[in-house]
Amino acid sequence: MTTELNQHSSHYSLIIGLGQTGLSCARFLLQQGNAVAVIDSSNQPACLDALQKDYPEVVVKTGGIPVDWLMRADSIILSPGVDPRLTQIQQAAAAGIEIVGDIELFARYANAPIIAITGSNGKSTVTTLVGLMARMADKVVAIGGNLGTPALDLLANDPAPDFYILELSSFQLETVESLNAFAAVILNVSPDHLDRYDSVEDYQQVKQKVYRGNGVMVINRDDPIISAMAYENRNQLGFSLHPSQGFEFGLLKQRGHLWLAEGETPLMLVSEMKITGKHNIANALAALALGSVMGLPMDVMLRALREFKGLPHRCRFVRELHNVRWFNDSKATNVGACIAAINGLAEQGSIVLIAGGVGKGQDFSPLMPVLAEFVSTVVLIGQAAEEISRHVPETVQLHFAADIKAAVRLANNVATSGQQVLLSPACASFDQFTSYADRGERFEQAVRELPV
Ligand code: UMA
Ligand code: ADP
Repeated sequence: MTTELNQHSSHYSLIIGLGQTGLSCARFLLQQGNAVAVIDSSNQPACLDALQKDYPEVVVKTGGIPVDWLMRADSIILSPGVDPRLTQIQQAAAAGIEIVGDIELFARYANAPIIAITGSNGKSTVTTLVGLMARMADKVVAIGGNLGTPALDLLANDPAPDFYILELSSFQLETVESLNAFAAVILNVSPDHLDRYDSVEDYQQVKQKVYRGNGVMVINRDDPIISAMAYENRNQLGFSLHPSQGFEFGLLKQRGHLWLAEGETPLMLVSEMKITGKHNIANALAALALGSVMGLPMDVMLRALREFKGLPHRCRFVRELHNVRWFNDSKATNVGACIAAINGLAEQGSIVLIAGGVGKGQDFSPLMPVLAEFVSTVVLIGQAAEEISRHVPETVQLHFAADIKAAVRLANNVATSGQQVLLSPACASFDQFTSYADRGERFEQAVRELPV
């Protein structure tokens, strides 16, 4: 489908990608009085109908990304899912055409302090937790980005909120220059999206952009790569799963109990939190660090930590059947997340793991030690099944299943009393599902359908 470009002014911003981000960019730029055109390689982009309903005048081309459309644009706005290494985009960049993304536009126009949260894993959990803490402290916050509402739609809030709380993906950070967050964090860095980056170092450098500007850097002191990013001349606040000093957040052990702590001051028993696993303790400490930079009262933050039940599809308990507990961790779309989930559940019993999907160019070998230690059986689905199977230790039983329903039935057959069955795929979902949420819902449904 193409509406005519020539009838339009030769001055336009070209939005590439008509998903949620593309639609939010169009809405924003039109409100700013800019002429826009939108282009998408798919014939039926998800937000085409919505765009045409609200803005029938906007020029749209679907089914391809012709380079001449890019070369005639004043500026190009890339959706996060569009790889900037595409030849057409490289050509436009070489011709000096400005290429930005929605977060760069957001950063230029934001009229309240930004709390920016990135990392390979835990972004949505920490973003939601900081949002909850702030709201419980009666702050007005606008929460979005990679999670939920696209960032530019948050600018429609009038009056401006006290804070914008943004989950940022590496894709969104790629084109960021002007971001100057009030507080920013990289929660952790483990390999992900290696189908999009030439190396792990490239991926890390993109993540590092979240620390641009002169706001407070919240630093994971346990991660040597992130710790090395902390500039001495910048305000910084650390968190760690070890004892910490001063006003930094850490863990203390007292009389056999683990406490979340600020320096040497115990704050709250870890066991009071509903979210579990070491990775979630790290998430809680990161949220405390961000919240304290925001000036939120400690008692309110701790109350939020006691209340927060975690998000769907993140290590969520589904059902207990014949003394086997089933967990949905469909959001574990990379190896690091899967390892965190296994480590988090390991204390409660051995694990039957369901994994597999789209491998995204990952190295699955780091799974081997945790599989050997905590997992009795692995059931593999999806495109990467064969590849993952090469990293399953010989001591672990291995099965292949055609789909999630078959995987659940197989896991049910092999799991014994006291075990846990965990869906934590270490892969993206797009080979067999529309999203990680679709995968998680279909898993939960199959689990609920198991006969008693
Ligand atoms: N498209 C092209 N050409 C391409 C690639 C894509 O035209 O080469 C088109 C597609 O045909 C499609 C549109 O671009 O019509 C989709 O754009 P998009 O992939 O950027 O998706 P959006 O709907 O805009 O959603 C994006 C984020 N998606 C991705 O980064 C892949 C959403 O994060 C985010 O919630 C949303 O913006 C609002 O900010 C999702 C995600 O999977 C949850 N993120 C990744 C992750 O968390 O690992 C990074
Ligand atoms: P993201 O938004 O970065 O994908 P989520 O909060 O949605 O992160 O969690 C996704 C998955 O990553 C969870 O299901 C869990 O297995 C794992 N995870 C969460 N927090 C961490 C962390 N701090 N470190 C490692 N893995 C984590």
